[in-house]
Amino acid sequence: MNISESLVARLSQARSVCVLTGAGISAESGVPTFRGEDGLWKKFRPEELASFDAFIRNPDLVWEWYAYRRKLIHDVKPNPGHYALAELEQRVQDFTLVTQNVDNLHRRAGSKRVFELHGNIERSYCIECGTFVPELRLDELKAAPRCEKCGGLIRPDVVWFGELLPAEAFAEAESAASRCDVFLSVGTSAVVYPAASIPYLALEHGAYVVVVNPERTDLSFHAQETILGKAGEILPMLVQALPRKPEGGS
Ligand code: BV8
Ligand code: ZN
Repeated sequence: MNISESLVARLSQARSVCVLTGAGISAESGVPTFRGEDGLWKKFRPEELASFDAFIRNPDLVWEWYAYRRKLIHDVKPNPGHYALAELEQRVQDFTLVTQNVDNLHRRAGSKRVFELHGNIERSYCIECGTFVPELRLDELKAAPRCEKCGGLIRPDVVWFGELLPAEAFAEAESAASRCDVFLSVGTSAVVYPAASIPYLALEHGAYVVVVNPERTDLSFHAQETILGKAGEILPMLVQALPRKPEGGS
């Protein structure tokens, strides 16, 4: 698999780049995707676990699931795909990383300008008084944790189905997609909205849109390129292919 000259040329001249990632970029770290073979939605029903109603109906069950995912995410490491994006951020003047992932692996790989559209599984807060709970000891979790201040139920700081996305992160994503020269859609099936509308905004604004995924996605029909491969292999090659900027040169 090689990187097209047109992509290398556009990326090396790009003043502004925006990247959207999904579960696929964390697959090589050992984090299950949602719709893949061993995907989470194969084993669990989203409406039973990833909605506020489900949480109120059975907070212990929902917390059991999030505690399982937090432990899993805690024990894995970022992979070369995450590190390549952290490197690309250093090489592009205006770089924005937008993720649907709640696994915090982009930040652990050193990415700075990261906007989490669906929250972060490592944060939790009280649904009554809104207090954020710093470190939640989940390993001996018997029941859904309660707020020390008001006794209210604690929930993970993720966006559940039917819930609005964090306004600031979504606004940053929309404006970055609308001004970027190159847009990369990495490891996402792009079926969950409104996150999946972001690449189309970039298309409408004339960006060069590239899909990085072992499979073609809905977006592939509209994108300028689809690179069929794994993010952990393709992204390091992409960064490697970019001409090095002379030290200190902007
Ligand atoms: C909302 C956090 C306002 C929780 C998540 C318009 C049309 C239709 C439906 C809707 C619509 N607007 C709203 C809806 C409803 C709904 C929705 O989109 N439903 C879908 C299922 C049709 N959206 C919402 O509810 C959103 N809120 O709209 O609020 C509102 C309110 C009321 C009524 C109407 C509107 C909130 C959505 C956020 C839900 N929270 N996560 C948690 O994680 O527990 S979504 C969750 O699933 C992820 O965050 C992610 O977004 C999504 C999974 O998608 P991907 O990340 O793409 O993962 P997937 O497994 O699907 O694909 C992985 C890809 O990687 C594959 O293509 C695979 O080939 C590839 N891959 C595999 N290995 C690799 C790889 N790629 C590269 N390298 C590899 N190695
Ligand atoms: Zn509280």
